[in-house]
Amino acid sequence: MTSSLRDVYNPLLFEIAWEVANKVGGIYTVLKTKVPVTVHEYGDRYCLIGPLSYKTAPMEVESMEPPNKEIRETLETMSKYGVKYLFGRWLIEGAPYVLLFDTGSVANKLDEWKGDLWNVAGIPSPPSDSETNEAILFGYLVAWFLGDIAGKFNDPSHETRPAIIAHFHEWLAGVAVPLCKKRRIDVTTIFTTHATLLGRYLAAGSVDLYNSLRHFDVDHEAGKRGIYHRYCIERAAAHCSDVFTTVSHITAYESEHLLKRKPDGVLPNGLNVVKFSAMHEFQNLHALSKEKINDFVRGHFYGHYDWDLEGNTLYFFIAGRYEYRNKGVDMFVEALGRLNHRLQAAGSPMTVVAFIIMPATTHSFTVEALKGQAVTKQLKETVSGIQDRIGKRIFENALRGHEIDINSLLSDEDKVLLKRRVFALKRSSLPPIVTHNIAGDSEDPVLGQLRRLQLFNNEHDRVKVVFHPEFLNANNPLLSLDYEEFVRGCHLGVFPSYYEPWGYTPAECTVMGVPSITTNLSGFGCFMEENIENSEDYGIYIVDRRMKSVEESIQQLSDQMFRFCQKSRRQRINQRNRTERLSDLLDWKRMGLEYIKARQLALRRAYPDSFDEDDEDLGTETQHVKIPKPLSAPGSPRFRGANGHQMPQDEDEEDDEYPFPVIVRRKNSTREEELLQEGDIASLNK
Ligand code: G6P
Ligand code: 1S3
Repeated sequence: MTSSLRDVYNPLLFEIAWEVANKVGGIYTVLKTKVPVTVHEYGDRYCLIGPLSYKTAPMEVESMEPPNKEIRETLETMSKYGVKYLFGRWLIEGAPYVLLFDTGSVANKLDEWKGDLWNVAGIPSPPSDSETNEAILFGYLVAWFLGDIAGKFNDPSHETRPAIIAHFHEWLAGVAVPLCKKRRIDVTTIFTTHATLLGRYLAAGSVDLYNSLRHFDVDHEAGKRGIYHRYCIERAAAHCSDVFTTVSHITAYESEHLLKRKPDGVLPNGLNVVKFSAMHEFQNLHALSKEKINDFVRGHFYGHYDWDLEGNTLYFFIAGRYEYRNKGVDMFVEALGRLNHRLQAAGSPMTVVAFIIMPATTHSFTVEALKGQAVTKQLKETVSGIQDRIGKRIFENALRGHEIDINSLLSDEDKVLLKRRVFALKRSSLPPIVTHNIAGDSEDPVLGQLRRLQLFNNEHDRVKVVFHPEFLNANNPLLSLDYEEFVRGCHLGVFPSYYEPWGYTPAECTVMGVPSITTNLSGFGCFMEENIENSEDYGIYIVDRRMKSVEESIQQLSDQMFRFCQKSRRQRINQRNRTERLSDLLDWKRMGLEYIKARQLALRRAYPDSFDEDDEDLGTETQHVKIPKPLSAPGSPRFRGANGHQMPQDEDEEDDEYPFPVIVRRKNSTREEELLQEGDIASLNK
């Protein structure tokens, strides 16, 4: 790195990740939702770099000539060596520049680069791990690109000499970090890990991860699991970056012990919060989406549909990647079994339909699940035809001044038709607990647990279960809703994760005004605990999985769900209002400030002399104020009821006022921060 001065006030920013314009998991959501605030700050000085997938790129990116001369020239040079790429605008809000590299176009370089990686960084790479091979090709392309670009801007003849920030996410994009360091490329680097490889593996096993963190022999553990080479990439990226960060304090603690570097900061994940102009629009959307779920439920439970869907049914759900233990499905199902017994014992009028939306390998929908929707649809069409015919008959008779004979309104043909339809609704089996034929059904952990707990959708069960082992899609013939619509229609998201560096699922629920259950082992849960005095009042229930035994945690979860079932409709509506008001807390306009701090730190570490003397360091000193309890929240549900039936007391008038005028009061503010503090967040932090 040269010591000459850089323009640190107008730096270029490259953000590099495997999930740029390439939807795999949570990092795609991080990048995509963060783009508007980053573009607001950096404009055309911002470009994301990712891998080129010919299948999805045309839907994600509009190609164009790179407007920047240096980028254009660098890419022209690379293409002379056979590198294929796509440069364009990512078709999302903010429309940032993206550069996607085709790793396949340089596959012939793999062996040479693997050898080099071993020589310069001591990182081994076995031949058969195709994901690592891709990561190496991608890393070398990125390092090549950054090296060339940095050389051009660093040329003394260049009129401006902007500092360059390269921000890498996750180990798959991490290979370029040690390369930047070894090659002394004139950029400042940030590496953000969204989980640790070893942590995820260890958590999925049977170890007590958090109590054993400091005692693991990390190399040995990584080797035992066949991920030593991947672990080396992750660890090298963490150690070679100028600034190392992660997404939550819990993952920072994990990184410190498993990657052996304490992160410089925590960059929590935000969301791009879209506010409706009508304040309670999200409540109307809940009612509309719920009606669609009702339709599915009528079909799925045909023949056994004997409960009150309108007033006394609650929809709970868990969703995400199918990581049985890490995502806490095991705990959810166990607690559902207990909830079932408690609702029965209490003689509760409530029925809970619990959805498990997690993709597994499946062959097809089950015939029984398809049949349910088909027979219900037929019945609906038949009834609507009969309605028309009855309407016509009444109209004709009334027009002629005839008496209306109620008994003759239904024709004999219609009676027969109706009987046939009702006959088709008879079934000898129970409504299925799973909608698809799962490959290896007998080994599936969720099905095994449901069977063990005998959650079979019996008539007497107050908890019904629907395992939908495929992500949702509006074109799905069974549950025809997009994920967002589905979440809006539900009453409670349940995410009792054991390993969850952040956890977007409860965060997404929150901004849609849907209460959720999370844990104090998830980044999101800890964040909420830190920021809200009594989060349950705001519809954020936190299961203690850190200090309690597994048994106690399951009991706590089932208590929380039981308490939720005791709420009246009015209480649920009030709680949804409060939940939705937490959205600003999760908005990138606020969360993005931590990214700004990380970039400032990276610039100061790499180019300390380039800052004006009177320019203060970014203030990290903050006065932390928790969001207080809402005014109308009772301490705990109270009961009444003459017939011995327990009912929670209605809460007071709905509290419409925004409950937290100040979240974090900042003492210092820099130019970069000021730039971002336009709009809502400005008033929040004044
Ligand atoms: C929203 C709608 C109300 C509806 C309520 C149902 O608040 O605006 O019209 O009554 O949802 O709430 P529930 O919790 O029973 O689904
Ligand atoms: C990771 O994805 P995951 O579901 O494998 O990154 C996400 C984005 O930072 C995070 O929300 C999640 O907890 C991590 O686990």
